[in-house]
Amino acid sequence: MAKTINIGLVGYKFMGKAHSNAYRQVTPMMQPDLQPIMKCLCGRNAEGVAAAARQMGWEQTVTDWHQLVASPDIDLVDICTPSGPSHTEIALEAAQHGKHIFCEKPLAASLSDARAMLSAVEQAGVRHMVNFNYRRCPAVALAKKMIGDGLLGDIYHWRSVYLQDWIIDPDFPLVWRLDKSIAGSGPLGDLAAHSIDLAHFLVGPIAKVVGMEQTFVHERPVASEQGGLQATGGVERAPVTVEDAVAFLARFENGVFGTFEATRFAAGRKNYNRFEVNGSRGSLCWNMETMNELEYYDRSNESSGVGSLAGFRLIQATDGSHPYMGSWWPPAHIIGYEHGFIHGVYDLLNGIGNGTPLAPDFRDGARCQAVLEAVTRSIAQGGWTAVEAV
Ligand code: SOE
Repeated sequence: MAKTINIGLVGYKFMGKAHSNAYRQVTPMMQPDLQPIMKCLCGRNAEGVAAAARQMGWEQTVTDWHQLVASPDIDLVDICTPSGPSHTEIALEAAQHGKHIFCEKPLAASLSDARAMLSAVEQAGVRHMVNFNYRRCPAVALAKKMIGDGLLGDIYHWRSVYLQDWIIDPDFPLVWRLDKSIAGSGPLGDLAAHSIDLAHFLVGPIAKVVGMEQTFVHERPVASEQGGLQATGGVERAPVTVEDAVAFLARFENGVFGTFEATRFAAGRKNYNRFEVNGSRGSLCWNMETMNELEYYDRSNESSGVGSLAGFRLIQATDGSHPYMGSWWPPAHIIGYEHGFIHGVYDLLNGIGNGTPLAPDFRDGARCQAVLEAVTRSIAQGGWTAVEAV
């Protein structure tokens, strides 16, 4: 019988639901070294959290996260609150109580908060991981292996866009993601943070950046109800305090030439998280909207007896030989968004269970934060800005 670990989860809306589903599915489908026990769900609204706990299968609920992180029944605190200051507050106190921590992205609202979180978990000697879920899509994990095996040769370019359109209507309400005091930033921390993490994972650390941002809609109706990416608003309006779009150029430490763009105003693009990597031997291309496919161009096909047979080939990253896919279905019986979370929880539980490294950990989360902060500084001051070392 696998050993167990008691989970306490803070937050029960979009991310809380995705993590709850991951804890439910991971044992039957993937058999991790530690079996998660869904011990306690925390949310401020007693009725809402009780209903979510019944629906998702949590044993208990509390409305005060201080109580959750202090509970002797809890081994791991999972933070699914809005990104920003709440991640830091909860993580610092959870570390003091000796809990392992799994935290949604981006790790914090500022680099200094991210550093404080990193030193708290290191001092407490607890295990820590940030949920950058797209690393765990099999096609992305396969891209990592291909780059590691040298199939792209020397890397020249990283090119990423993360495009959505869910706030393009100027009357869409002012949800927490548009409030700097809660979210920390707009698409920079919400979307580009994912691209930065993928770039660090696949290509290497970013050394310096130069950015620009724009806000298209400056005032919106205040949200009366919100959850996930949906909301209703009233007549009262208030200012938007984050950017609507951001872009930056990046020079990587290894000389790679990088570009990043993130926006919530790209009509028709719903979750268009796409990257392309170009190297001396070929290219790779991935897009979350078709997440099971990896496009691969191999330059060695450019010359053959019958002329060039080169062209982008579409790899269905759903074969049992591909990362994580041994636990799922036959080839091309595709998987979805929620599997990135299930795979993340699987790696987390194995890492804690057998003592192997967790990635991305809080240091990786802080490195991502250092890039976010350098972009913000570059926009405020103008010009290229070095990314601080973490
Ligand atoms: C909304 O923009 C959102 O749900 C982000 O918060 C997530 O991090 C991203 O994966 C999908 O879009």
